[in-house]
Amino acid sequence: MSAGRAVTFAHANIALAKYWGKRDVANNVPAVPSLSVTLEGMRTSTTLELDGSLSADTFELNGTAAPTDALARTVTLLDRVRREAVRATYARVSSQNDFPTASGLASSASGFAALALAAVTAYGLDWDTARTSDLARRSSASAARSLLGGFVELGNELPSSGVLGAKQVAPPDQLDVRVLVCVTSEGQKAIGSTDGMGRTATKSPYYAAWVERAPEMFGELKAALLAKDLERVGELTEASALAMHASAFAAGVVYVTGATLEAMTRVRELRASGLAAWATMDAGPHVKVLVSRTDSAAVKAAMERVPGVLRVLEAKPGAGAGVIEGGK
Ligand code: 2P0
Repeated sequence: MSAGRAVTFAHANIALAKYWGKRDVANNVPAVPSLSVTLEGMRTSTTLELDGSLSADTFELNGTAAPTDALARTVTLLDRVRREAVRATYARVSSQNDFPTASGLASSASGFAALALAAVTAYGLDWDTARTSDLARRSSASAARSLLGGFVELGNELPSSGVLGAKQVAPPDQLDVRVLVCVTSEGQKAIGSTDGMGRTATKSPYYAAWVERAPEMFGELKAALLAKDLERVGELTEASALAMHASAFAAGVVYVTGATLEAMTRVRELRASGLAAWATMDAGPHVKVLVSRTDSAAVKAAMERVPGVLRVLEAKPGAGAGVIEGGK
């Protein structure tokens, strides 16, 4: 029996070993494996109700009707679930992000993770986390990782089962770290990730080198994480981001700004002065700093003084997605 209604949550995640590029565009299979940390406190909450009186799905985001492209991506996910559940009823979806929308943290990861879990629950599918994560991956690959807590990996090959979900590598307390999100601009329109990856794959002379090297960096980072070697995790985190951005840069896909470079430079200076801090950047101009818990306050204070850094949010490793209402 279907619950018919579900309330779920999921948190944002930051990739330490980056995903950039697609092996299989139609099935949204990444070209390289990735490893992320799920962040506590940066949360999307989603309510999904089946309603037999609806003639189409509806999607409200932060209290207003979602943009057309976000609605279309939501409908695509719901259509997949309806086919599996053999149930045609449309749904009313409402999502809220509790982190500032202009925080520079992409909400698509937590958003699609919370949506996938809500849809599976409300349509009454008895799926495990791997299958729900696979569903989220098909909408946005980084979302697959937000189903799980702590340190999480996502592979780059579709198994014969057809299910490629993310897996937890280590619990949240594996490393005593914080992530400082250094916001460098408000609402700047960057090149979307999917578009940026596509342009990098077709235009960058360095894309092949990225695809060859990234799996090695992923493997080295995973080993360092399992060994609780923060120094090595940090080095590889920064190296992965620089390699990803170098490959994109050569295709004219430029996410960094002057403020990004100022912030990255400051992180290097802080590290040279003995603080445990490493920078990483995603498909936008903001800088996220992986920092040891003990150095977090000092690094945060320093980053707040960097010209072009508007504010700094602090997050710690957190839990995976969960069902608040509607589960078994
Ligand atoms: C990541 N990013 O590993 C990388 C690093 C951004 C830079 O995953 O095309 O929104 O929807 O699968 O997941 C952002 O890309 O891309 C992303 P699609 P997604 O976190």
